[in-house]
Amino acid sequence: MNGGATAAARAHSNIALVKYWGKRDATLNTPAVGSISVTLDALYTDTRVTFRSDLTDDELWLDGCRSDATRVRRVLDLVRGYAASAGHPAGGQHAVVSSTNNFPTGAGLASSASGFAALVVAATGAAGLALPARELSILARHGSGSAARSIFGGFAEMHAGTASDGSDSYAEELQGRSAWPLAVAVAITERGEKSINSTIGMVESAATSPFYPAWLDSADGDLAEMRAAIAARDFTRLGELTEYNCLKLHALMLSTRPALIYWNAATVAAMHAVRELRSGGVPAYFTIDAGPQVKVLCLPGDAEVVRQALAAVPGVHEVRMSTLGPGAYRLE
Ligand code: 2P0
Repeated sequence: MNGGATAAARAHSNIALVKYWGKRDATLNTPAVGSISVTLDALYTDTRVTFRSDLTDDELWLDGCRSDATRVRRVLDLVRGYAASAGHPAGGQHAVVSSTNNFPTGAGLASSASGFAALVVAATGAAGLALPARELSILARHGSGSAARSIFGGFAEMHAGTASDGSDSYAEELQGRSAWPLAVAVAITERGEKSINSTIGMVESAATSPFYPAWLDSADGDLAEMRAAIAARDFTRLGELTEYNCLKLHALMLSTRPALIYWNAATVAAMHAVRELRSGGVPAYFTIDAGPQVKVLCLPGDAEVVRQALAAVPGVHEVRMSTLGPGAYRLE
């Protein structure tokens, strides 16, 4: 039989306001610090997983191209473990995973976050499992740390945890997306894949940057302040802390040997454009991940003026506007 158990899911990308960088345990993929993110409506991954009895290995198709399935296999192995315990045939079968992004892959737009969250929801669905969101988040973490957050919509917090088996290292929703509507502009300054992936970059930062201990020591303070800003819906506090935490991360990256320089000229120009918007009375705040794209948080009423300001920056190819998005869900 070829047509096996199948399911499809959609998960949205997220951007961290307080960022994850560094691992506590590389095998379990537990983070060294907690993080807080917003899920983005406009950027998502659709994934179909089909378990089949005739396959001799897992297959990954990413935007129509056959791709390396190593990280996907790690998550599928865990799902197969659950399925075998539940007596589902998927427990002993390989899978075809077919995934499409509606945005450039691997360019610092968190495709691994939406990708692994969609994979987990589709794979557990295909295997007939109905796991609690916390378990889905832990499974997604094994694929990519930031993916644990994309299981949830709105504002999500990932806990670093302390347990040696990773059981308390998961994300949960802090506040739903309708509780505090915000807008996010994503300025795309480069469409190609970034040069150093995050997994390798964060290991190098931990091993070589003299700033890494300070990064670890200051994380809990930033997380507490961000939780308070979100609870109080204090946009100025949220925005200032987001920029501060982002620039602290990039100071860590720049002080890594060899240096992790993710910015290009347009990235820097966009940062200045955001500061000029603020000087002109528009509350807008940037954040940047392990890539050259600039994400700008603003209030919904300022979205158009922010879009225009970013579109006018030399080197910005495209500005994608987003509101906050939902958690990962089954498409069928
Ligand atoms: C974040 N980033 O919190 C931070 C900010 C990039 C900069 O999480 O090794 O792809 O797969 O767990 O999740 C990117 O790291 O790393 C990331 P792995 P991941 O969004």
